[in-house]
Amino acid sequence: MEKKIFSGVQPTGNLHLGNYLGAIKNFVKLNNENQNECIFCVVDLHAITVAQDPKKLKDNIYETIATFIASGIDPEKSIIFSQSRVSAHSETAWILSCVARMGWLNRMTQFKDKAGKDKEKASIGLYSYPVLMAADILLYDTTHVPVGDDQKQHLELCRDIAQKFNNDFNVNGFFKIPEPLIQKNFSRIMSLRDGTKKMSKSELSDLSRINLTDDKDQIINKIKKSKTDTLLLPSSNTDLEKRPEAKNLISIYSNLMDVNLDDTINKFSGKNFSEFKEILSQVLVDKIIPISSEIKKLLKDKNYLDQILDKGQERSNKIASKKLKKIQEILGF
Ligand code: AQP
Repeated sequence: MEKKIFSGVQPTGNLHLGNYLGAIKNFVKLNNENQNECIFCVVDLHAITVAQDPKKLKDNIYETIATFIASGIDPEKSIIFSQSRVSAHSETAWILSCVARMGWLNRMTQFKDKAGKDKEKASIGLYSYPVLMAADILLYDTTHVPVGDDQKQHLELCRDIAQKFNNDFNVNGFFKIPEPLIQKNFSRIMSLRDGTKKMSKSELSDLSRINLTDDKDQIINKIKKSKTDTLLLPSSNTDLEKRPEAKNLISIYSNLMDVNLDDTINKFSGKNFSEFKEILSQVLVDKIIPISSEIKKLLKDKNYLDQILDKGQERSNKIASKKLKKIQEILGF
């Protein structure tokens, strides 16, 4: 079956190993499967749900596009574009926000995490972000959405919104009900400083994450300084449950090497962390440095990146504006 794939990444800087292993690596795999139609979006409208410096935002949009291409997404085969350039996203988000229910949004845990204690001061955009995400996905008749485990709840909301619209307006099947594509294992990469918190762009400590633009020395240093416990590496999966930092490093290794967790546990069982960290650093350097060098090279060629953005805008706008027109007809506009 042909899959229609849509996913997005926020241009909020510091793209990291979690974004790569949780999402972008999967994008590349899907891009390489012939029968798929893939659309990858730089979700800049999502980025402004928290304050952004306009100059940095522009640089981060280029960096995200460069990261997609450097990781292996082919811009000829897949559509790569920036969300703010296709106005159907904002228009559809408004329409869907009249379909989504407050009670549904009130359950979103990411808003609670991101808004923190002072919810009153959070932007309305941060609260309604999952509705915009639903618009992004539904405009393209998406069948599958590759995301990290942290986005699972937002995708369930998107399915609920699609279903309610189809029911409310008696247009069964108009919005396709998308399936999440979440990797079964190692779907959430955790901070290198705290194995209970996800690796994140906005975490203040740069030591908490491997950035996709880090150089060899930075990668080695971050792995050396990553938090671990004082025990030896575990001999079984059950031992890992109480050792979040060990679990995270072993998961990162397994994900990078495309091997299962048990094989990695067997391979390193009883070894000490310094030995394991050296091997992990080497694997990371081998995988990340080619991407990091390519990102830096692409960022020197803004003309090329502008061409990708222009072409992506044209291709995505064609699909999205057609769907929006049908939505408007259904609503009676
Ligand atoms: N730690 C992670 N492990 C696995 N997947 C992750 N993703 C993000 N962090 C991890 C996945 O990466 C894709 C793009 O994420 P995003 O940029 O749209 O937003 P995010 O999830 O909010 O990313 P961050 O790093 O956590 O940013 P901040 O700090 O700004 O909140 C998504 O598919 C996401 O699941």
